[in-house]
Amino acid sequence: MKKTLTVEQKIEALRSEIDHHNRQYYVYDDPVIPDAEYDRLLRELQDLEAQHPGLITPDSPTQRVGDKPLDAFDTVAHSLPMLSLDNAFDEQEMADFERRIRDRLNLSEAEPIHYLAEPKLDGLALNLRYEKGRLTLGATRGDGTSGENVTSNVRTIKAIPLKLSGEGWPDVLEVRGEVFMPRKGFDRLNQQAREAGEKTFVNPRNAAAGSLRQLDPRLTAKRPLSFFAYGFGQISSGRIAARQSDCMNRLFQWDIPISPQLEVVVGIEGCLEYYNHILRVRDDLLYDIDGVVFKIDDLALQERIGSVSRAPRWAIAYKFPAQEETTRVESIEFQVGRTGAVTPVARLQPVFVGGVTVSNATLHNMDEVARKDVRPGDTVMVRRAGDVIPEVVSVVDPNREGRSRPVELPTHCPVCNSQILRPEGEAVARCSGGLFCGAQRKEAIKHFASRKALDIEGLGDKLVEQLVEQELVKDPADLYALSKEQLADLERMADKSAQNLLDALEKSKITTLGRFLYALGIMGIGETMANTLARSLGNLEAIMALRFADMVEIKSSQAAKLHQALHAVPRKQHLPLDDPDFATNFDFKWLTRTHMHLLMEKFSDLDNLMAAEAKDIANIPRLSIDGVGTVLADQLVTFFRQEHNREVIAKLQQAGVHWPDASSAASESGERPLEGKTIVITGTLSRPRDEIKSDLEALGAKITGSVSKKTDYLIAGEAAGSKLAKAEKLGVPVLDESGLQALLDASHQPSTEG
Ligand code: I6G
Repeated sequence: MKKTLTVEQKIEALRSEIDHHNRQYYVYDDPVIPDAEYDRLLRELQDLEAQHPGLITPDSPTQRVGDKPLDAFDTVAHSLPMLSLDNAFDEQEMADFERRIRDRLNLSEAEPIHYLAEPKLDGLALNLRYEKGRLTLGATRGDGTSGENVTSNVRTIKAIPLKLSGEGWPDVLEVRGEVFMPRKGFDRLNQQAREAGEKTFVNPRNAAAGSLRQLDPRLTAKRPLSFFAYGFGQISSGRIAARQSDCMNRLFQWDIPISPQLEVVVGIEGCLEYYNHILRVRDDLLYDIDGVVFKIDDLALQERIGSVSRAPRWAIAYKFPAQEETTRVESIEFQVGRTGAVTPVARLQPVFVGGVTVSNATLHNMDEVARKDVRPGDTVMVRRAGDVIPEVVSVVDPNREGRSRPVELPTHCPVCNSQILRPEGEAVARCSGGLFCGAQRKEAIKHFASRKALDIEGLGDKLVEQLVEQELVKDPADLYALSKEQLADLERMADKSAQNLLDALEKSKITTLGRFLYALGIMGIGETMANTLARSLGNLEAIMALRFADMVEIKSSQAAKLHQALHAVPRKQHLPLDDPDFATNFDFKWLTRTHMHLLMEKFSDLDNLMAAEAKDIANIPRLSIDGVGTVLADQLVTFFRQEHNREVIAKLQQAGVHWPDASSAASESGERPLEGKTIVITGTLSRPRDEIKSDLEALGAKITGSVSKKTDYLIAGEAAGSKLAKAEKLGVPVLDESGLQALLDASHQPSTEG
């Protein structure tokens, strides 16, 4: 017969179960139950405690939400000093360490020394005091003699037990260890800060220190802090075991977290092997470490050898090469990647970091440059972790005399001088000279030859790379000037394959306008949009002549407000019309960069704009092409206005590339094979969602935001959430990336009827 539990027993059982799950989750990152199940347990405990308030104890897991904010932390004296560690930076210094031990202890070379080895966490030291098994104090190291009383905050850290489990613990037990923030939690915290427009933390260590030293414990409670013990302060009963390793095991039995990497090693060889092993797995650990610590395992030997005032003689931290260093930014330059992404890069005074000398560090994109406000001349913190490319983490010392302007995105590509475009709302800026830009040459030609573009059979990636590297081809038009001899000279190219390629090139000269447009690799113009443009405008000349005024709208009401705002302040308070910041002086959300291009196109300068009436500022676009918004309009007009792009197009036409009457191509014939289909897109896909949306819309599909019985397909990328679950429940067909491609391909098949 099942015994019924008393309320007290039920509460106790729930507490111990929740404590166990807290440890699994916060210490070992290995939850064994789903979050919802954990929440259910916690709620059950909360309900029981609400019904029996007399049974609430301070060590209940429900009490970890954080007390009221403090005005300041009290200072507490440590019962035994909190020491630091001596460091070693190379094998010689490790050998010296062991030599000193042997000398002091009079040990011969034949007597092995056992060490307890563990990674050195990059966090901050904490002293925990348990009295009769209950947590009574949490204090920072401070100056080693006294620290800050951060008990209210420590109580919110779920990795730290509020009461000890098991038995045999001394009446007074002080445990020392490191509070840290696991990398995953750190990334999540910074992501949230970024989304809220708040300052981010430079590294997990700073985040842990900032979180532990919060005056409001309710904030600390929300921070993903964890803890591993590494040693001891006062112990009322004296030693709890004869070896450091056994002491640590006893802590583990009482539910105090210890490092899973603890290992006893023998002699200096064992230490070096352990060091190299941890160095290799460093980037796979869930938290940052900055070295490994070795301690003589035998406590009697530890006692014999003793401590100097600052550090024990029986322990040493063998440090890893630092992953962060400070240095000076000499300049900020812009690099163009093979797909045209323009990336700001800091040129640095060379600095040794993460085991290599670093003289360049990425700044990712202009949002990052603005957020960190890095400028030439600044002293910055550079980080290089593992194989990751070095990055500028933050400005340490902004030395700004005479350099008060923030870094700006260049208007033109440093490689090919084409215009740089940064689509509204996107972090990445791109060079618009895809056809022509040296940095993008290989990718542009591969794209031009690809199956959905001019479909040049036999012109594979390796061959394109050879042609570009040997400077036989600079732009796609050069392909058509290649001779059989030039091709036959290439690696792994027999006469026969050279002839086959020439035949394929000849064959590719007959194409469709849609394919040709797609082959140009214009940013944002996928296969379907290229076909839509071909169908809507009918010929290349019309597409090349597109103006902003044809596609971009300024409503009468918007024009009237802009007119009013322009005349509300004196003329000289406005920036020039072509200044990138012109629009930011007005509070109009609709006034995008593309609208500014339209105003430039219509009025060319501020004087003309100021002289215009509101009705002249308004613009009703001549064309309305499905899927062409302000971003695409900008990309199209910018591409075709650049002389070098027009030259490549002319060269291609001179080489004989042409397309018969557009209406003969099935995909350009105006058929809308997805007419009447309702499609929902969710999750992360390899192309921007807007691009997929416009591809599908051009084929007649209607794109909606939520899944219902009426939905014909759900396109689900990675991390698709509730929409996927709903589609599965309703039996709506779900297409992944390849399913989507199949749908697009099938919709482009030439119709065989009539
Ligand atoms: O700061 C420390 C980090 C790690 C330590 C330490 C440690 O052991 C793994 N051990 C001692 C004895 C001290 N500081 C003083």
